[in-house]
Amino acid sequence: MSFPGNFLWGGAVAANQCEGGYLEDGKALSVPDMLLGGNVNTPRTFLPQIDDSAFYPSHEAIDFYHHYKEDIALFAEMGFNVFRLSINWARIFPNGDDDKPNEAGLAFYDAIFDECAKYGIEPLVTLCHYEIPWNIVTKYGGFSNRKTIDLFLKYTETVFKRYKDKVKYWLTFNELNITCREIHGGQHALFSLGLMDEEDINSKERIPLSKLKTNPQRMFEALHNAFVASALAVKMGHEINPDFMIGNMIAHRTYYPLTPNPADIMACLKEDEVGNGLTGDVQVRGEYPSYIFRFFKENNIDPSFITEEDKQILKEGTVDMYTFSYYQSSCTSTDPSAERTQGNMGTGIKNPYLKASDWGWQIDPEGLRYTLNKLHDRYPHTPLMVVENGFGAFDTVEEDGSIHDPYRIDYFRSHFKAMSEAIEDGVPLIGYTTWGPIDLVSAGTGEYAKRYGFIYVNRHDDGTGDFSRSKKDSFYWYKKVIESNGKDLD
Ligand code: BGP
Repeated sequence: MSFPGNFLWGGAVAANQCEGGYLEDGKALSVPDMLLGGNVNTPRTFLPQIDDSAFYPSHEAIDFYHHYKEDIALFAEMGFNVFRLSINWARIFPNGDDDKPNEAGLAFYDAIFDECAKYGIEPLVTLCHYEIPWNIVTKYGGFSNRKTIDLFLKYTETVFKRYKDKVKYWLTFNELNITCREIHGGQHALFSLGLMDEEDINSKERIPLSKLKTNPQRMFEALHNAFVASALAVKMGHEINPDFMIGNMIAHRTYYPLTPNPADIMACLKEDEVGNGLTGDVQVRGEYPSYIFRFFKENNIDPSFITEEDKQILKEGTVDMYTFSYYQSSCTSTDPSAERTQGNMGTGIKNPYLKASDWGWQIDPEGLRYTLNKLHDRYPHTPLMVVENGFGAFDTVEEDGSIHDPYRIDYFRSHFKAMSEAIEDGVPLIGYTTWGPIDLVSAGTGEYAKRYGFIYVNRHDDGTGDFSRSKKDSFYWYKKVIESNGKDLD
């Protein structure tokens, strides 16, 4: 086993999925505050105004807002030396366009970073993890408006300057690339870019996320503006503190051709290029890849939004590290009748060699080694970090309060083996954070029941539970893994 001595081991959360305190201390609404819960068979719904009679999982989430000291102490007990979290933009600039930042919001993150420092834990901070202030959506049209680039940079400058001596590792946007996989669907356009169709904004009815509308032209323009915002943030960060390590964050879906039919192989290449490659290439190489212009043409997208000045910005704002989430792989096929996995948003074409989780996410540890190798090939000079990986499952609390989760341990064990193989292969993997080291609200389904944590949280989809924390078997197992720097996986 071959993890380097300074390897970063930890866990990752997002503000809207754990904090709660949704209107406390000056925070205003952000996109996820408007989302109701669903489950594997029922999509989450969106209502453009708050319905006081409905249950919104993110409003209290797991109440990290009031439990952060206890939670960070538990992370420290497991031996974390890194903790990935996001800053909720709407805590700092509640409406996105306020003149001055909200001091109470800034103080909250100061307190978190100070708590991390007490235990020698490095924060890894995502600037925008599906948390665009709602006012930016309704008043400016999210990132479809270039004014939003300025608003994002004002927020970014504020937090970079405030925390420059407390935070070294930053990520600009979470998983911008998912938007490219659903160019006619509006879910991720809303989550990541704050884009909403006028008709949807004015809806009086709940809209299932899968029915939100967008159009590819507007979506790619907004994505481009987010690329520019990200590049300008990287440049600014390096000016504020040259020691900052600033990364992108890609939702990596690994694709395999379903058959050796060359048509499937080509389809697989194309899906990977658009679904993973475009965002990574722009953010790591600093330019749009040539293959995307044919895709634009075939989808009637006019790329004239890419100006000469923007091209220069993208060149100057390339990231210091490529980070990504990895949960699963899927297949690509030109056969329209190819069987798909049953599940929520992570569905894809079924791989006959793989098992899937209860949410239809196909479990593929070998695919992580493959992905790490491919990414290193593609970006040979860029360090890599896995910043989300984990197993969403139903957990059972025994009568004595214990929680036995061997399925989660098995998932992690096999993925850690795959990472160590990749390191042996020569991949510069610098760190790893599990998704949801503590149970939290699922982004895809809005459930508590889809649990990822080493730490159980007593909170349920019917709104019951006292938010108390307890340790699952996997808690002790991960502690041992970190203590042995990945050697002891038994
Ligand atoms: C990623 C998101 C996370 C997280 C994770 C698991 O795409 O960055 O926010 O939620 O997926 O997904 P889910 O919560 O749907 O199980």
